[in-house]
Amino acid sequence: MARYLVTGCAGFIGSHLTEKLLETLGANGDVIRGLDNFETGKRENLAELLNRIEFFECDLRDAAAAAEACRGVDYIFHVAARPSVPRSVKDPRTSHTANIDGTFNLLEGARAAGVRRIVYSASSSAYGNQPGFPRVETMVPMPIAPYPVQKLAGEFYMKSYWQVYGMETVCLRYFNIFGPRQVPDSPYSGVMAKFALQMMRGERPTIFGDGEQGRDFTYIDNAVSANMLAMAAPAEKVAGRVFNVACGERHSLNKTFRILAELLEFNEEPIYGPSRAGDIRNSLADISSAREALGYQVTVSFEEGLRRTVEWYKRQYSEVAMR
Ligand code: UD2
Repeated sequence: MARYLVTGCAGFIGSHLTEKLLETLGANGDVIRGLDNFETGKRENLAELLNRIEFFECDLRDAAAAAEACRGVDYIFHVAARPSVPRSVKDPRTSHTANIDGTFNLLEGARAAGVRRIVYSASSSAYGNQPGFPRVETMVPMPIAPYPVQKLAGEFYMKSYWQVYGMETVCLRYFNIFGPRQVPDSPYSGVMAKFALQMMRGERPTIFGDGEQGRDFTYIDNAVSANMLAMAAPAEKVAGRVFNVACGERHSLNKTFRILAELLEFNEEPIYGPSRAGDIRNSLADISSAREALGYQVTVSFEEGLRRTVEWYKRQYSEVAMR
């Protein structure tokens, strides 16, 4: 029997991952533990999970609580973070303590508990405005805003704990993950969720800049599968390494807007506003390292992911749409 800890289990990505773990590992008698401080995670994301996991309501900024949550744990998926580039621009200190201190406290707790492997949710924003495309893991990171700096610091800490203490750590650089449960109604929401809800409400979304910026939008199931593969892969292939997790395609915001509008039968044009501070222009991943070392494959395409996401928001927010 092994015990797995998912940090940030009430969040968008963490809750999907916890669900998958229960489906695939729970049956072997393995125990799934989750922690969240509900700063950005939602209690409703745990509704179906709470009675099937060991749950710790805990903030990783609290070193003692982090250590307590690690006790008895063999494997950790470190998903907890205070996400969003613009949120970190507005309030860098709160993001800093959550993302850097929180990650450090978790690593120290994990070291004391003898945790074997940590799979860390890193961010593609670490590449910043590097001139080359597609992004390859060997490129020198050039983070711009505080959030990517913080997520990158976490990566370096992960690598350090592998090199210095022999803890198997694997970093997954996510490229704009989207899908059901992504918070749609915060000023810091990911663009896909935000636009879907705005269109359902009949509001015209605002595109920051000319809309020709591109992202390697990646459906949530791909990120979950990368996590499972990274946890299962032999240490000699993955420990101390960083992998891009994406689809390997670039989609402009204008095009994404049009597909969403078609799926939601929204007939108005977007509003164009000024570019957002700290934003990068383009993002596109080379996913060959993940393919080779993890056996990673894109299981749900961009288009299919959009369809599934729109269906979910329609079901979830149908009352809103009726208003
Ligand atoms: C970054 C990271 C991503 C993840 C995420 C966490 C990159 C490439 N990716 O995503 O890996 O860590 O942060 O939050 O840096 N936009 C609009 N109108 C809106 C909202 C957004 O035009 O109402 C634009 C925004 O200016 C950007 C694009 O949509 O050009 C995507 O924005 P986002 O906030 O969804 O994600 P992004 O790329 O900052």
